[in-house]
Amino acid sequence: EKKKMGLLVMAYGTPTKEEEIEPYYTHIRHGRKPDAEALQDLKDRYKAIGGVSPLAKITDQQASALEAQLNASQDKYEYKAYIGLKHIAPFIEDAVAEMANDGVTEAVSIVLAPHYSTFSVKSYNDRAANEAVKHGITIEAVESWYTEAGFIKFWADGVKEIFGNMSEAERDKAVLIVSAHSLPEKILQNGDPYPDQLRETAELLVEASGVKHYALGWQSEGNTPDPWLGPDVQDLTRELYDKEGFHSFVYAPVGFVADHLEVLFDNDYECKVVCDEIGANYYRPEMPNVAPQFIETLANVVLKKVKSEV
Ligand code: FEC
Repeated sequence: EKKKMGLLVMAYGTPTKEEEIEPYYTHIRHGRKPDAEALQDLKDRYKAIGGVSPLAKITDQQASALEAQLNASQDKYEYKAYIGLKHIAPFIEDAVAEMANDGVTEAVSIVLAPHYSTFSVKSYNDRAANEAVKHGITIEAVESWYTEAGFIKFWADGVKEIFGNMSEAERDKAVLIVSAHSLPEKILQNGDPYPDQLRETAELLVEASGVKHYALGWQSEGNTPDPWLGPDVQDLTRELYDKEGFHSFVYAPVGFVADHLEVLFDNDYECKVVCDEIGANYYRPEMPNVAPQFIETLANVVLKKVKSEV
């Protein structure tokens, strides 16, 4: 009889129908309802990507694939996946309570985002830990996995394919923009590692893909008065075009792992609009989603975490 191991898979979450957009947005805004204009703007963005985001389905698929991969890779534990979302049900707390219901006492958690920040991964992990204490569950939490070889290779393969299909002339005037979700600049006051982790990802990716020109950017910044980490990928695109004459832009939104609003709209629509305006070519490699290489990478990260703590 194998020992049961809870596998808490945490992700951002997305509305699955239009009526859920307002409560979701309100949750993101820490309980403050968005005004009518902001709400309509968000509804319009979901409409532009087909009504709802594919994220909910992809998160489910990633969690099941990860569970299956873990159970196929070892015999000591029977892993059981529980999805816990940040901004919509099933919330992180619901997932932990469900583990308790199922008699799980030991678990490992992973956030489906590669870089650590106090605003992102830490807040997921703190919520899981607070709920776990109530149920006497021990959770070993993966904090980041942005340097994993399989993760870098996944992106490098996609980037190499795009650059490889360009003529030499196009390649000379092509630049890779490596990005993650922006966060308020105030995270820097406490030495948050997030910007350094994105820089390291970019360096590893550039080394693995052999591209000549690259730049770091931030995207999808929130609609708040705070200053956010920049440069924003759209401004960066214009600047690289104006100052350095790049003519092809390859976007690698490595801070995300799935097709969702922040990629399908913020990259594939908004960045594309800028590229169209300046007459440049727009490219974006596929997101990891459930690519077997990506799922194996996540499984290795989990296995390392569980072993090191045993
Ligand atoms: O539905 C979908 O397909 C997209 C889901 C989605 C992902 C995502 C990832 C991250 N966010 C992060 C931080 C912030 C901060 C604010 C913020 C705002 C939004 C809004 C929507 C939204 N986020 Fe998000 N984010 C996704 C969706 N995010 C919708 C609200 C409208 C807007 O501002 O565009 C600002 C909160 C505030 O107003 O105070 C901060 C970070 C990530 C990447 C890490 C992770 O996945 O957890 C960081 C996916």
